[in-house]
Amino acid sequence: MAGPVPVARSLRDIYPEDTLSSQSKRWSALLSTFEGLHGHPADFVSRSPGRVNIIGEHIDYSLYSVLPMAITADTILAVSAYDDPSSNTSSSTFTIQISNIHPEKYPTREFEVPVDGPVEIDATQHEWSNYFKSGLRGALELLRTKYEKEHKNEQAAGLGLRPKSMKIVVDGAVPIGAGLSSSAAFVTSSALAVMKANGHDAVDKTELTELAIVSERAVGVNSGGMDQSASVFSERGAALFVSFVPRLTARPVFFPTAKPSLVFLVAQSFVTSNKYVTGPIHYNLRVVECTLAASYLHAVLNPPGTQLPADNSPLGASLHGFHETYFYHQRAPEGGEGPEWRTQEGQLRELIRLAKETLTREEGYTREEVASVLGLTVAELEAQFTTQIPIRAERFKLRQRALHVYGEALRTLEFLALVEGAASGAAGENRSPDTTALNAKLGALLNETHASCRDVYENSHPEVDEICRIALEAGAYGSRITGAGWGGCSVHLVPEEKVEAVKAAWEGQYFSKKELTAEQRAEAMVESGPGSGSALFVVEE
Ligand code: NG1
Ligand code: MG
Repeated sequence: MAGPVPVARSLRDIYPEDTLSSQSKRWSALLSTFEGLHGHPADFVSRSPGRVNIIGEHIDYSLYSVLPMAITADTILAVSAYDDPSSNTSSSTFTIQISNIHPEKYPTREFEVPVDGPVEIDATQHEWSNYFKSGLRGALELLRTKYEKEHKNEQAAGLGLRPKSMKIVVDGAVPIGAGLSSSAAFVTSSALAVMKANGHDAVDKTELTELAIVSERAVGVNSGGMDQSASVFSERGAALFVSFVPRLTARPVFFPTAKPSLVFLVAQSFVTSNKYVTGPIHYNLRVVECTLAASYLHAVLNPPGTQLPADNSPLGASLHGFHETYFYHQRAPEGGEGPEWRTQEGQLRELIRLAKETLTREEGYTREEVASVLGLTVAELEAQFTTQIPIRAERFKLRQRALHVYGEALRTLEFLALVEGAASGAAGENRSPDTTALNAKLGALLNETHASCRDVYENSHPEVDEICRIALEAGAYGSRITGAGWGGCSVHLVPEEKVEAVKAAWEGQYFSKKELTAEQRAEAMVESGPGSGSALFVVEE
């Protein structure tokens, strides 16, 4: 699935048939808004979708593989690129003007960017154009690296890259703060637009994803790479298995097509949790706890004098890094080298056992306790783990966080094996006529994930628990919180014939008790098949 971001020739290349007429109206409206504002047509459109995570929650920043899928809702940017007439070779800035089709909510911003300096982003301000800036920042770094390689002579003569100025109009259709990753859709489509504006027609998917992962962290959340990967790499009709080590890879995963058909339903709780505000006690704290758990296990279980490998996780060391080094240093347990020991699944089971045995404090660990095991002073511990990512906590629940991560990594592999086993079986001779048993197993794994998020990782919310309970009662196979959590969004695996019953149950028992705006009503329940990933679309004159 590696290779360049596709260039779409028609909206059919991007959207499913039944959405074409509404999408085509939406695209026309965007392009005419652009022309109305700027007096000339846009050159191109870049698009990236939101995503829903099927399984693999809160493990991407520990570098374990995840299984999300893109949804149809996306962010589209109409763009024109130009050389600023006022800017000659001596001018030290270029201009970005970015507008939104909802100017009352997202007012137009215009800013100058230094030609060879960094893109300043004030992460303390929750400002819509920050997401564009973060894509711009990553894309500029990549453009500069490419320019230095390809233009050695100019570079030697002191002529660096001169980025194009850009006019942009944005239409974001991914619900915001709803766990569907509007942020990754916006950051990746922005970075893609900047690459294209600067002459790169074939933008490498892996490069685009990697730059978006790093640059989205500049907005203030130390996230893993699931969202950006799902947004860029997805192909219509397939979920996506994303791995982060030894390098970023993604491959499509097809669900069995046998009857009864499966539907993924997404339901909003309308409990909003703003990661940018609650990071120090929620998301970012989990990132720190996971890194501390890895360091603690390493200090106790790996040979003295060895180090955790430096990796791409937010703090540069991860539970996956501990996993790798532990089995590298260990011999097989007494009694030989059974096949269990050699598989990922077997290793994860062993890690769960080790975490239970080593991280015994249910009530959590104080700074002093962790520091003494790591052989650090508290000041050194803070400098290493909590300066870069500010957090607020008296105790760190290392046991629970490690157990969730290793358990969830294992469930993700089990889920994948079930789906792929069934898909290949369905194509072959011994196709099973009915996938009910399989669906029940898949559902059970989702339910286990939810229980682990609720009780062990503590990132659920009572109202989301309630939505899951209602869905299961109405016939869903499996129901769980999805995305960062602490409110937000849930995903449900539902047999096709139960979809209406589940929706009606939510309506009667949950949504009718909330005061929702028309916009919220429209977003409350989404039924989306796996959608396609990032694309460019060149506007014909
Ligand atoms: P949401 O909050 O759904 O965008 C976040 C992270 C992901 C992943 C999930 C939890 C960001 C941008 N993304 O997703 O990387 O860690 O939480 O699995 O914060
Ligand atoms: Mg996000």
